[in-house]
Amino acid sequence: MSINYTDRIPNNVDLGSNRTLQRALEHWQPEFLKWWEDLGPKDFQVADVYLRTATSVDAKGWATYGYVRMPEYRWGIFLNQRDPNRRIGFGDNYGQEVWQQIPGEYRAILRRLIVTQGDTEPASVEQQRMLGHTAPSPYDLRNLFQVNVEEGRHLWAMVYLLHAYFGRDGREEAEELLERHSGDADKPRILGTFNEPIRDWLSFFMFTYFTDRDGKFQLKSLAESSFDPLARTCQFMLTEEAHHMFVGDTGISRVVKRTLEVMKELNSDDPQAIRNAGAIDLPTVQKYLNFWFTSSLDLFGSETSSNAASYFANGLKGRPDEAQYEDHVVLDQTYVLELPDGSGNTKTEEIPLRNAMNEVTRGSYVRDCDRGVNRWNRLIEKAGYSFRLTLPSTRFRRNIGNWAGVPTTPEGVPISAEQLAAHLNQWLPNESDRAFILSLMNGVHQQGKMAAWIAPPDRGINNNPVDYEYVKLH
Ligand code: BYC
Repeated sequence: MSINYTDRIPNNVDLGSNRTLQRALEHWQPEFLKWWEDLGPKDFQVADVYLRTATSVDAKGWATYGYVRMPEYRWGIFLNQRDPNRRIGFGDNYGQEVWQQIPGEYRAILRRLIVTQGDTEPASVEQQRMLGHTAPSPYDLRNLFQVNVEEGRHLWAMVYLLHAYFGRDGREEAEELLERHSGDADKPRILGTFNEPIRDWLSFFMFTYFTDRDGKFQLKSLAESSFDPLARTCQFMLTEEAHHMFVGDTGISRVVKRTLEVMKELNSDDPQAIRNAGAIDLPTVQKYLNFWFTSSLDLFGSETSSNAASYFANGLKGRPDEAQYEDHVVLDQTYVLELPDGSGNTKTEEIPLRNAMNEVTRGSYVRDCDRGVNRWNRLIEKAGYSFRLTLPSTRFRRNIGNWAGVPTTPEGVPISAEQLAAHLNQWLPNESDRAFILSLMNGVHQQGKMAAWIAPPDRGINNNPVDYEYVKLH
């Protein structure tokens, strides 16, 4: 299915035949471009960046590469092809026809879900806007911008749904998506993680590994939705999302690889000696991992959620890869949670499985996160060191859900508030860790060069060499 590039807004939804919708989106477009200019990547707007752009949604055409100036990127509206036989895959309406329009009773909650999803996309661009200056290489600079333009497109995807299916309310929500800003004291972004500053590239890699992976799981849940246009939109977004997680995964691998080289050269695993040699010691990598993993765990919502139960019952939001389960209605099953008992111990509670859907999805997410950690650990093991990176417990440093504000060790053992305060310096990046990481962030923009704290990638983009001219600065 090809994309119509002759329209002002590239699309495969036949926008030209719906003049009202087209006009509404054309009205929003300059506001989006103004937002991109004000809060998108700072200072690289006239650079020619080697970017991929979707030209069709089938397997071959969705990634066409070429030099583009970011403000001229063809942000558009692309949905996966419609499957006329698609049926509702879970919940009370299991097996019925999927919806092409929204049933009136679900308008408000579906709008809320789409707005929450949409809000994260521009938020991440805002969080990352200063990183171009400190990119460790032109290859990384290009990857940052690729992620940024695609998050911009994911915003377009949600705004299309708001405009096309929610009338005036949807148009107002679309405007507000450009009015809330990451970290803004008065109008912050909706979800916690998207208000955290990203000032350095170690955080950027952790964010693209852990937080974009929440995106993967949330999009997979929405890709199951009975509201077919939402499902098809998210299915296509997932193809783009894979590269974002690749950036995080390989970014952290390269940091670890470089650190191991330095450890070998020095014949030492002393963190201070490694820092003096300009690399990032593994305990510091662990602290950044602790921070971003735990923040991303909160993005799945509470362990017990009546919201999640009704999303599932109504068919609005399923479980990622719903087809893997045998029972798609889930009326009688239960789930056992381990919760804090309020006096420093834990208790178990059995709840209906529908109310535990956030926890089910969080569990799948944690297992997926673990794969990368195992890969990084294999590098460390092969180099002959005993240090291992680990995912902290899902109880650690939570701000949402039953474990919110409950002090625990990274292993999840409840401790006193005093004990937590005494150890936080060891478990999370402290001021001097952050200052050290920032001290390494000197941008490397010359073709063929790479910062000393990170190893080069194994290969370049689209079969080009690593030292290809990925960004032409003017
Ligand atoms: N921060 O029943 P509960 C991505 C709120 S990332 C602040 O526990 P529910 C991307 C919740 O809204 C994927 N507030 O939660 C990645 C509710 O508020 P109200 C983004 C939070 O509703 C990188 C209250 O707590 N997509 O795409 O079951 C770069 C209690 O709610 C947080 C989505 O999130 C938090 N962390 O589930 C770019 C999908 N967590 O109603 C992009 C859409 C919960 O009491 N969203 N709350 O005011 C959803 O499915 C759900 O809203 C959530 C929460 C999973 C987020």
